[in-house]
Amino acid sequence: MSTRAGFVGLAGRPNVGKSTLVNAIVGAKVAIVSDRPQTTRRAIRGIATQPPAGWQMVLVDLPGVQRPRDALTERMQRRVERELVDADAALLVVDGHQGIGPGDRYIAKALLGAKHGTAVVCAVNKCDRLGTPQTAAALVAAAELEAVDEVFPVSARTGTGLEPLIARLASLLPTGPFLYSPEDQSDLPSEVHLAELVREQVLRRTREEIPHAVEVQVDEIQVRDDGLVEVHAQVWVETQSQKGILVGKGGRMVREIGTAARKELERDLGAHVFLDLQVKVREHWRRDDALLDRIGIE
Ligand SMILES: Nc1nc2c(ncn2[C@@H]2O[C@H](COP(=O)(O)OP(=O)(O)OP(=O)(O)O)[C@@H](O)[C@H]2O)c(=O)[nH]1
Ligand SMILES: [Mg+2]
Repeated sequence: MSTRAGFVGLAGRPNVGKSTLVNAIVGAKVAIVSDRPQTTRRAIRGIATQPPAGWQMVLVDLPGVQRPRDALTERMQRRVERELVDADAALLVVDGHQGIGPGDRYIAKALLGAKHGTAVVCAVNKCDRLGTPQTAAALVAAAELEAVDEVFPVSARTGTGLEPLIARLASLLPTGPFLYSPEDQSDLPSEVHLAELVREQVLRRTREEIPHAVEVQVDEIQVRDDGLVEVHAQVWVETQSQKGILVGKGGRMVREIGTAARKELERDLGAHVFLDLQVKVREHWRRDDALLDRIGIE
Protein backbone atom coordinates (compact mmCIF):
# COMPACT_ATOMS: atom_id res chain seq x y z
CA MET A 1 0.00 0.00 0.00
CA SER A 2 1.35 3.43 -0.83
CA THR A 3 1.41 5.87 2.04
CA ARG A 4 0.67 9.57 2.20
CA ALA A 5 2.48 12.12 4.30
CA GLY A 6 2.75 15.88 4.42
CA PHE A 7 2.39 19.18 6.21
CA VAL A 8 -0.71 21.09 7.22
CA GLY A 9 0.01 24.68 8.29
CA LEU A 10 -2.36 26.29 10.78
CA ALA A 11 -3.34 29.92 10.42
CA GLY A 12 -5.66 32.08 12.45
CA ARG A 13 -5.94 34.97 14.86
CA PRO A 14 -4.48 34.60 18.34
CA ASN A 15 -6.68 32.66 20.76
CA VAL A 16 -8.98 30.98 18.23
CA GLY A 17 -7.84 27.51 19.38
CA LYS A 18 -5.12 26.44 16.91
CA SER A 19 -2.98 24.74 19.54
CA THR A 20 -5.98 23.07 21.16
CA LEU A 21 -6.93 21.70 17.75
CA VAL A 22 -3.41 20.40 17.06
CA ASN A 23 -3.38 18.64 20.44
CA ALA A 24 -6.79 17.13 19.74
CA ILE A 25 -5.77 15.80 16.32
CA VAL A 26 -2.43 14.46 17.56
CA GLY A 27 -4.07 13.02 20.67
CA ALA A 28 -1.41 14.40 23.01
CA LYS A 29 -0.44 17.71 24.52
CA VAL A 30 2.27 18.87 22.15
CA ALA A 31 1.51 22.60 22.38
CA ILE A 32 0.53 24.70 25.37
CA VAL A 33 -2.82 26.42 25.51
CA SER A 34 -4.04 29.50 27.33
CA ASP A 35 -6.69 32.16 27.09
CA ARG A 36 -3.99 34.84 26.79
CA PRO A 37 -3.39 35.87 23.17
CA GLN A 38 -0.06 34.95 21.56
CA THR A 39 0.52 31.87 23.62
CA THR A 40 2.36 30.08 20.80
CA ARG A 41 5.74 31.60 19.88
CA ARG A 42 7.51 28.87 17.95
CA ALA A 43 6.40 26.75 15.05
CA ILE A 44 5.63 23.39 16.65
CA ARG A 45 5.13 20.28 14.57
CA GLY A 46 2.51 17.96 15.97
CA ILE A 47 2.59 14.58 14.29
CA ALA A 48 -0.50 12.42 13.79
CA THR A 49 0.07 9.00 12.25
CA GLN A 50 -2.58 6.45 11.29
CA PRO A 51 -0.63 3.43 10.06
CA PRO A 52 -3.76 1.38 9.21
CA ALA A 53 -5.05 4.22 7.04
CA GLY A 54 -1.56 4.75 5.66
CA TRP A 55 -1.09 8.45 6.36
CA GLN A 56 1.00 10.75 8.49
CA MET A 57 -0.04 14.35 8.99
CA VAL A 58 2.41 16.89 10.32
CA LEU A 59 0.43 19.77 11.79
CA VAL A 60 2.45 22.95 11.97
CA ASP A 61 1.07 24.92 14.90
CA LEU A 62 1.94 28.56 14.44
CA PRO A 63 1.68 31.82 16.36
CA GLY A 64 -1.58 33.69 15.85
CA VAL A 65 -1.31 36.30 13.11
CA GLN A 66 -1.17 39.88 14.35
CA ARG A 67 0.65 43.13 13.74
CA PRO A 68 4.33 42.74 14.79
CA ARG A 69 5.46 44.97 17.68
CA ASP A 70 9.05 43.94 18.31
CA ALA A 71 11.73 41.50 17.12
CA LEU A 72 9.91 38.62 18.82
CA THR A 73 6.54 39.20 17.15
CA GLU A 74 8.21 40.09 13.85
CA ARG A 75 9.96 36.72 13.82
CA MET A 76 6.71 34.96 14.72
CA GLN A 77 5.01 36.64 11.77
CA ARG A 78 7.74 35.83 9.24
CA ARG A 79 7.77 32.23 10.40
CA VAL A 80 4.05 31.92 9.74
CA GLU A 81 4.47 33.18 6.18
CA ARG A 82 7.37 30.82 5.44
CA GLU A 83 5.65 27.78 6.89
CA LEU A 84 2.42 28.37 5.02
CA VAL A 85 4.16 28.65 1.67
CA ASP A 86 5.82 25.26 2.31
CA ALA A 87 2.72 23.42 3.54
CA ASP A 88 0.74 20.90 1.49
CA ALA A 89 -2.51 22.27 2.88
CA ALA A 90 -3.53 25.18 5.05
CA LEU A 91 -5.98 24.95 7.93
CA LEU A 92 -7.50 28.31 8.74
CA VAL A 93 -9.01 28.30 12.22
CA VAL A 94 -11.67 30.84 13.16
CA ASP A 95 -13.54 31.35 16.42
CA GLY A 96 -17.21 30.63 15.71
CA HIS A 97 -18.22 32.00 19.09
CA GLN A 98 -16.57 35.36 18.54
CA GLY A 99 -17.63 35.46 14.92
CA ILE A 100 -15.71 36.18 11.73
CA GLY A 101 -14.16 39.64 11.62
CA PRO A 102 -11.59 41.85 9.89
CA GLY A 103 -8.68 39.89 11.42
CA ASP A 104 -9.92 36.68 9.83
CA ARG A 105 -10.46 38.41 6.49
CA TYR A 106 -6.93 39.79 6.60
CA ILE A 107 -5.47 36.32 7.18
CA ALA A 108 -7.65 34.73 4.50
CA LYS A 109 -6.36 37.32 2.05
CA ALA A 110 -2.76 36.60 3.02
CA LEU A 111 -3.41 32.87 2.53
CA LEU A 112 -4.65 33.56 -0.95
CA GLY A 113 -1.25 35.08 -1.71
CA ALA A 114 0.67 32.16 -0.21
CA LYS A 115 -1.60 29.54 -1.69
CA HIS A 116 -0.28 28.52 -5.13
CA GLY A 117 -2.90 25.82 -5.58
CA THR A 118 -2.76 24.64 -1.96
CA ALA A 119 -6.16 23.81 -0.53
CA VAL A 120 -7.35 25.99 2.33
CA VAL A 121 -9.69 24.25 4.74
CA CYS A 122 -11.42 26.31 7.42
CA ALA A 123 -12.29 24.98 10.86
CA VAL A 124 -15.00 26.97 12.61
CA ASN A 125 -13.99 26.27 16.20
CA LYS A 126 -15.66 26.56 19.62
CA CYS A 127 -18.97 25.26 18.26
CA ASP A 128 -19.61 23.80 21.74
CA ARG A 129 -20.52 27.37 22.68
CA LEU A 130 -22.97 27.80 19.81
CA GLY A 131 -26.52 26.73 19.11
CA THR A 132 -27.45 25.29 15.72
CA PRO A 133 -28.55 28.59 14.11
CA GLN A 134 -25.39 30.39 15.24
CA THR A 135 -23.23 27.53 13.98
CA ALA A 136 -24.96 27.74 10.61
CA ALA A 137 -24.39 31.51 10.47
CA ALA A 138 -20.70 31.12 11.38
CA LEU A 139 -20.27 28.49 8.67
CA VAL A 140 -21.80 30.79 6.06
CA ALA A 141 -19.54 33.68 7.11
CA ALA A 142 -16.47 31.42 7.05
CA ALA A 143 -17.34 30.05 3.61
CA GLU A 144 -17.38 33.61 2.30
CA LEU A 145 -13.77 34.18 3.34
CA GLU A 146 -11.41 34.61 0.42
CA ALA A 147 -9.18 31.57 -0.18
CA VAL A 148 -11.39 29.19 1.83
CA ASP A 149 -12.38 26.06 -0.10
CA GLU A 150 -14.29 24.14 2.55
CA VAL A 151 -15.64 24.72 6.06
CA PHE A 152 -16.00 22.32 9.00
CA PRO A 153 -17.73 23.05 12.32
CA VAL A 154 -15.65 21.68 15.19
CA SER A 155 -14.98 21.87 18.87
CA ALA A 156 -11.31 21.30 19.59
CA ARG A 157 -12.23 21.17 23.26
CA THR A 158 -14.83 18.38 23.08
CA GLY A 159 -13.65 16.69 19.88
CA THR A 160 -16.97 17.19 18.10
CA GLY A 161 -16.65 17.33 14.32
CA LEU A 162 -12.98 16.42 14.22
CA GLU A 163 -13.38 13.17 12.32
CA PRO A 164 -14.60 14.59 8.99
CA LEU A 165 -12.05 17.42 9.24
CA ILE A 166 -9.18 14.99 9.78
CA ALA A 167 -10.38 12.76 6.94
CA ARG A 168 -10.49 15.73 4.57
CA LEU A 169 -7.02 16.96 5.57
CA ALA A 170 -5.60 13.44 5.21
CA SER A 171 -6.98 13.25 1.69
CA LEU A 172 -4.98 16.36 0.78
CA LEU A 173 -1.60 14.87 1.74
CA PRO A 174 0.71 13.91 -1.12
CA THR A 175 1.78 10.32 -1.72
CA GLY A 176 5.09 9.52 -0.08
CA PRO A 177 6.85 7.79 2.78
CA PHE A 178 6.32 8.80 6.41
CA LEU A 179 8.48 11.74 7.45
CA TYR A 180 8.76 10.87 11.14
CA SER A 181 8.72 7.67 13.10
CA PRO A 182 5.06 6.69 13.77
CA GLU A 183 5.72 6.96 17.54
CA ASP A 184 6.79 10.61 17.33
CA GLN A 185 4.20 13.16 18.37
CA SER A 186 6.20 16.37 18.22
CA ASP A 187 9.50 17.74 16.99
CA LEU A 188 10.26 19.91 20.03
CA PRO A 189 13.43 19.12 21.98
CA SER A 190 12.44 18.02 25.48
CA GLU A 191 14.06 21.07 27.14
CA VAL A 192 11.83 23.34 25.08
CA HIS A 193 8.71 21.27 25.65
CA LEU A 194 9.24 21.24 29.43
CA ALA A 195 9.97 24.98 29.42
CA GLU A 196 6.70 25.51 27.57
CA LEU A 197 4.80 23.51 30.19
CA VAL A 198 6.24 25.82 32.87
CA ARG A 199 5.34 28.91 30.82
CA GLU A 200 1.78 27.64 30.50
CA GLN A 201 1.42 27.74 34.28
CA VAL A 202 2.81 31.29 34.35
CA LEU A 203 0.29 32.37 31.70
CA ARG A 204 -2.58 30.95 33.73
CA ARG A 205 -1.68 33.09 36.72
CA THR A 206 -0.67 36.40 35.20
CA ARG A 207 -2.30 39.08 33.09
CA GLU A 208 -1.82 42.22 31.00
CA GLU A 209 1.84 42.75 30.10
CA ILE A 210 3.33 39.87 32.06
CA PRO A 211 2.33 36.94 29.81
CA HIS A 212 4.07 38.69 26.91
CA ALA A 213 7.20 39.49 28.93
CA VAL A 214 7.82 35.99 30.26
CA GLU A 215 10.01 33.35 28.68
CA VAL A 216 11.14 30.11 30.27
CA GLN A 217 14.45 28.41 29.68
CA VAL A 218 15.30 24.91 30.91
CA ASP A 219 19.01 24.71 31.62
CA GLU A 220 19.35 21.17 32.81
CA ILE A 221 17.42 17.91 33.02
CA GLN A 222 19.02 15.24 35.15
CA VAL A 223 17.73 11.77 35.92
CA ARG A 224 18.93 10.78 39.38
CA ASP A 225 19.77 7.21 40.41
CA ASP A 226 16.51 6.92 42.34
CA GLY A 227 14.54 7.81 39.17
CA LEU A 228 13.69 11.35 40.25
CA VAL A 229 14.04 13.84 37.39
CA GLU A 230 15.68 17.11 38.35
CA VAL A 231 14.73 20.07 36.16
CA HIS A 232 16.41 23.44 36.48
CA ALA A 233 14.62 26.32 34.81
CA GLN A 234 14.88 30.08 34.57
CA VAL A 235 11.84 32.28 34.26
CA TRP A 236 12.73 35.52 32.51
CA VAL A 237 10.89 38.79 32.91
CA GLU A 238 11.89 42.19 31.58
CA THR A 239 11.69 44.44 34.65
CA GLN A 240 12.17 44.35 38.41
CA SER A 241 8.51 45.12 39.00
CA GLN A 242 7.46 42.14 36.85
CA LYS A 243 9.84 40.03 38.87
CA GLY A 244 8.18 41.25 42.06
CA ILE A 245 4.77 40.20 40.77
CA LEU A 246 5.99 36.80 39.62
CA VAL A 247 7.79 36.02 42.86
CA GLY A 248 4.84 37.28 44.86
CA LYS A 249 4.51 38.10 48.54
CA GLY A 250 6.97 35.97 50.46
CA GLY A 251 7.56 33.93 47.28
CA ARG A 252 3.97 32.72 47.19
CA MET A 253 3.36 33.19 43.46
CA VAL A 254 6.51 31.45 42.26
CA ARG A 255 5.85 28.57 44.65
CA GLU A 256 2.33 28.18 43.30
CA ILE A 257 3.61 28.23 39.71
CA GLY A 258 6.33 25.74 40.66
CA THR A 259 3.92 23.28 42.24
CA ALA A 260 1.49 23.39 39.32
CA ALA A 261 4.30 23.13 36.76
CA ARG A 262 5.90 20.22 38.59
CA LYS A 263 2.63 18.28 38.36
CA GLU A 264 2.48 18.95 34.61
CA LEU A 265 6.08 17.81 34.16
CA GLU A 266 5.39 14.66 36.17
CA ARG A 267 2.41 13.84 33.99
CA ASP A 268 4.44 14.44 30.86
CA LEU A 269 7.52 12.49 31.96
CA GLY A 270 5.76 9.77 33.93
CA ALA A 271 8.25 10.25 36.75
CA HIS A 272 8.67 12.18 39.97
CA VAL A 273 10.14 15.59 39.34
CA PHE A 274 12.14 18.07 41.36
CA LEU A 275 11.65 21.48 39.75
CA ASP A 276 13.96 24.38 40.52
CA LEU A 277 12.64 27.74 39.26
CA GLN A 278 14.74 30.91 39.25
CA VAL A 279 13.05 34.19 38.33
CA LYS A 280 15.49 36.50 36.53
CA VAL A 281 15.31 39.95 35.03
CA ARG A 282 16.51 39.97 31.44
CA GLU A 283 15.90 43.44 30.08
CA HIS A 284 14.47 43.69 26.56
CA TRP A 285 14.93 40.00 25.77
CA ARG A 286 12.14 40.28 23.22
CA ARG A 287 14.23 42.73 21.17
CA ASP A 288 17.49 40.79 21.38
CA ASP A 289 17.98 39.05 18.03
CA ALA A 290 21.02 37.04 19.13
CA LEU A 291 19.13 35.78 22.16
CA LEU A 292 16.03 34.90 20.13
CA ASP A 293 18.28 32.89 17.80
CA ARG A 294 19.76 31.06 20.74
CA ILE A 295 16.41 30.10 22.26
CA GLY A 296 15.13 28.82 18.93
CA ILE A 297 12.59 31.48 18.01
CA GLU A 298 13.50 31.94 14.37
N1 LIG B 1 -15.15 26.62 24.36
C1 LIG B 1 -14.08 26.31 23.66
N2 LIG B 1 -12.88 26.86 23.98
C2 LIG B 1 -11.80 26.51 23.22
C3 LIG B 1 -11.90 25.59 22.15
N3 LIG B 1 -10.67 25.48 21.60
C4 LIG B 1 -9.83 26.28 22.32
N4 LIG B 1 -10.52 26.90 23.31
C5 LIG B 1 -9.97 27.85 24.28
O1 LIG B 1 -9.50 29.00 23.61
C6 LIG B 1 -8.34 29.53 24.25
C7 LIG B 1 -7.19 29.67 23.26
O2 LIG B 1 -6.77 28.37 22.84
P1 LIG B 1 -5.35 28.13 22.15
O3 LIG B 1 -5.39 26.75 21.60
O4 LIG B 1 -4.24 28.50 23.06
O5 LIG B 1 -5.44 29.19 20.95
P2 LIG B 1 -4.36 29.55 19.83
O6 LIG B 1 -5.12 29.84 18.58
O7 LIG B 1 -3.33 28.47 19.73
O8 LIG B 1 -3.72 30.89 20.40
P3 LIG B 1 -2.27 31.54 20.08
O9 LIG B 1 -1.22 30.52 20.31
O10 LIG B 1 -2.20 32.65 21.07
O11 LIG B 1 -2.33 32.04 18.67
C8 LIG B 1 -8.03 28.59 25.42
O12 LIG B 1 -8.58 29.12 26.59
C9 LIG B 1 -8.73 27.30 25.00
O13 LIG B 1 -9.10 26.48 26.10
C10 LIG B 1 -13.19 25.00 21.87
O14 LIG B 1 -13.38 24.20 20.95
N5 LIG B 1 -14.21 25.40 22.66
MG1 LIG C 1 -1.33 28.52 20.06
